[in-house]
Amino acid sequence: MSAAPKVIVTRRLPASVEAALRERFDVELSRRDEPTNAEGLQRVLGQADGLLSTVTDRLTAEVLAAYPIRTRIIANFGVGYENIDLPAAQAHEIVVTNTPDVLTDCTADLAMTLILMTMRRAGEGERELRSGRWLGWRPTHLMGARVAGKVLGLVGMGRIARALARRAHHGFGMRVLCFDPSPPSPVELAAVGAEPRATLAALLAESDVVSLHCPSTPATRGMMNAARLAQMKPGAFLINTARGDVVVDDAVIAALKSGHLAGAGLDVFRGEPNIDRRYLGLENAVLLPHLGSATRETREAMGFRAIENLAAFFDGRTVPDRVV
Ligand code: 8YV
Repeated sequence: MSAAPKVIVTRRLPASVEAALRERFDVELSRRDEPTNAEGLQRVLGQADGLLSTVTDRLTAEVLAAYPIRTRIIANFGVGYENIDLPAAQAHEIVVTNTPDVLTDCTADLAMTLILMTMRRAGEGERELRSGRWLGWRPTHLMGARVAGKVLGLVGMGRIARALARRAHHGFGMRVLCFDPSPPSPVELAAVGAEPRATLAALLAESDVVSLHCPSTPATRGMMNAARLAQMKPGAFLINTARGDVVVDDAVIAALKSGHLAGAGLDVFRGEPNIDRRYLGLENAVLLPHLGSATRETREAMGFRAIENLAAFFDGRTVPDRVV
């Protein structure tokens, strides 16, 4: 029998996932649990047959130009994979995989959490209470916006957006619109209670809450700029559980300050974890530290999904979640 493939893991993973990796591979686990810099990643690419990476590993074309490269598969832990330069991976004949499906429900739950927290001013309320500023119940205290009956506009209509549509429409009585250049079938849309709109501008103009569910690509980076925000209804809410660079921070901050946006619920940021500090002073922003998929069940399932991709590759089977 040939030796087990060498797999290097860049971050700490749930214990059950690390145990399964130890059983299956000659594995080097992360002890420091810190992002690996370009030099560290190049070392790993020279030593590992398989790399289990995360969103914090920037596998750019320069990093992937390392020589010699031993790595034949990068199993990214996450559904998003914009941290990896796919053409460069392809040029070096490295297979790239992601972990879709298993994080859909939990990420949709977190988007719904942000909608509720933002519209109902839950962050403001918690800060007030914890700081001893609560004066007691009164009819005009921290009045937010009613959720039921409002229009939710989904930008991108993939798995997570559809799961959010189902929750928002069937659970919270919202009317749901969506815009996606390649929309799901009318049957799929009807099942989750969503109506398509032909353009992003039309969606933005009609929505009380806009929630972003597109990947970070050259086409979507900076998409929610000042002009797009101006197309939103005055007093609307913006929710981002996708990627921070889909919005232009200057524009979002200006709109939150002017009140054109009544609130924003943000789980993802450009340059995480060094976010634009101006957000910290804005009472009408709910800010979470990239928690979309952060449940024990989902993080375990993501780990096992990455293991299955690695195992299939090294066994010579069809790799289930191959991106390239
Ligand atoms: C992960 C995510 O926490 O899957 C994604 O794309 O944003 C999150 O679920 C993160 O990417 C882990 O690498």
